[in-house]
Amino acid sequence: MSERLGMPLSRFILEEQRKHPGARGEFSIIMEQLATASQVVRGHVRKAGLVDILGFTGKLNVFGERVRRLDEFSNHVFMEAIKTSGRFCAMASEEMKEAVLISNGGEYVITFDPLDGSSNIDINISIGTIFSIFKRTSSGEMATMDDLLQPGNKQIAAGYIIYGSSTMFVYTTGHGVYGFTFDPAVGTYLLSHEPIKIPEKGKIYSVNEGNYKHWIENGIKKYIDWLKEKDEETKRPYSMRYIGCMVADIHRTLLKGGIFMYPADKKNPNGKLRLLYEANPMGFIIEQAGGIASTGRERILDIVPETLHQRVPVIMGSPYDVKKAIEFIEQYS
Ligand code: AHM
Ligand code: MG
Repeated sequence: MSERLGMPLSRFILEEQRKHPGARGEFSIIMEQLATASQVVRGHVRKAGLVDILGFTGKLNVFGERVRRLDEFSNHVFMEAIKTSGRFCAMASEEMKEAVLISNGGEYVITFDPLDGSSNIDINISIGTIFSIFKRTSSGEMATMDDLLQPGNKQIAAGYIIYGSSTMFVYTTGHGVYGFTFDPAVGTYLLSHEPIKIPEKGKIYSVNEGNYKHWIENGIKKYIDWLKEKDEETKRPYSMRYIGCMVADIHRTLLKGGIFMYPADKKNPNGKLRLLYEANPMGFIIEQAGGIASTGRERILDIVPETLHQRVPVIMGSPYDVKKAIEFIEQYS
């Protein structure tokens, strides 16, 4: 067992910084702020059934969905933390129509989903936060939209927080994926998973199969049919698990292996998940853990975003499983 297990997140970040030349102290400030914000959100998520924070605000978010109060609260807490760090000159959130660009000398850019899987809030099932961090590329006084519209392969860090039976903070800076579990007795995140490696092949698939008839890619249908057939060598049929919260479904996929998908369907011709807030950060984490993140036709991290809230089809997970899905797509399209 590694002697680093149990190390507080703040010390871990400092140690990692020393190991990787070029890394700067600024980064620990950023991660500390995000970790602290997540602890505030965690406190509210824990009380979600008790306090009057549930229910709809009646407003619509940019996708025309009704926004729940805990989403707004989480967005506010993370925005405050991001601004307080003084390191970000551009920020975009799934819950905000417009990006925030400021001239504060900050060298970094962040996109985030403050509360992913929010339909799970009032039924006491896992929800999460996702973030993606880039270096600023423009040089004028004010940040620009191009700073935010960088492809995922330019991410310098990405992570998620899962508010589950315990709260975990999982992140990568491009040197592997590390997981920290919140210890309420100590009031901080402690290293519990290092480094996370996704199994080469899994035996679970995760997709909203209710959309089967509406999927646009015939190959996806054929692949799912194939997963249900009996075959000892490839350990089929696979089991199906779907929580409906990408953070939770990806978290399981990272640890247990298998495949997670949100393919294009007639209602969502580009898939449902957002490139900047969901597909890119999770894709970076999956790749850093040794997995593959694809749309079925191209690597997610190579897509150059055109708009802030753009959606993409998502297929990610164990290398064997994602390659197989892509084979089916190629064969049946
Ligand atoms: P949200 O960010 O508005 O909560 O929506 C994103 C969520 C993902 O967490 C999850 O993978 C997906 O939507 C589930 O969608 P569906 O209910 O269509 O299966
Ligand atoms: Mg969301």
